[in-house]
Amino acid sequence: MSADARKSPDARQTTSAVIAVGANLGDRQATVLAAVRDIAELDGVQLTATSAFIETAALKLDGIDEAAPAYLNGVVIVRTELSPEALLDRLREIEQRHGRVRTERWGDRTLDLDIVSFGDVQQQTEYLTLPHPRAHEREFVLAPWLEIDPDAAIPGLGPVRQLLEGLRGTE
Ligand code: A4P
Ligand code: MG
Repeated sequence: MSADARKSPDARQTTSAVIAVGANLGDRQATVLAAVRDIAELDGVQLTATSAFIETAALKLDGIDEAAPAYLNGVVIVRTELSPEALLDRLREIEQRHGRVRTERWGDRTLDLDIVSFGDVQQQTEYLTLPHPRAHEREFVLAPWLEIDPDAAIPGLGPVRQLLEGLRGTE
């Protein structure tokens, strides 16, 4: 059992998970608010914190694309009794409900929900990599996360505060 689970006031074993929310098409504000509400309403999931949403330039496979629609990005923290895979399934259903169409990788999207971290799980399977393999290099994930959890850390990589300072120092 992780230290996190021992601290849980809930009798059932729950794990803290961090979810990144992004949208760069359509009514972004309405979509991200609805997505947060949908996450909060999932069975077996309790929303514990929601960051502010920030406007960020679209990152494409070949770098920042100022011509592409900008994103609204934010982070939510939940406690859940679901497995990581079940949580991802539920998140993908929410993406679908908000009209997510998968075309190109890192392409524009009405809604993207990624699991940034799930307790202290470290795994790499075809379906789910934890922690998210790119979250540590993305200011648009780390900054909102740090705002709602000053002690945040990425399993295997260290404190979010330090990772963020490293990113900002190299700009
Ligand atoms: N997958 C594996 N691990 C995870 C995880 N931890 N969380 C798999 C979520 N999904 C995970 O994802 C592709 C596959 O990753 C899924 O089948 C899932 O099983 P996807 O959502 O279908 O496609 P994607 O999001 O385009 O791909 P990818 O590689 O996850 O993209 P990223 O790295 O999430 O980047 N620019 C700004 N400013 N803000 C953004 O939020 N997001 C992206 C997407 C690119 N540029 C951005 C932003
Ligand atoms: Mg994604």
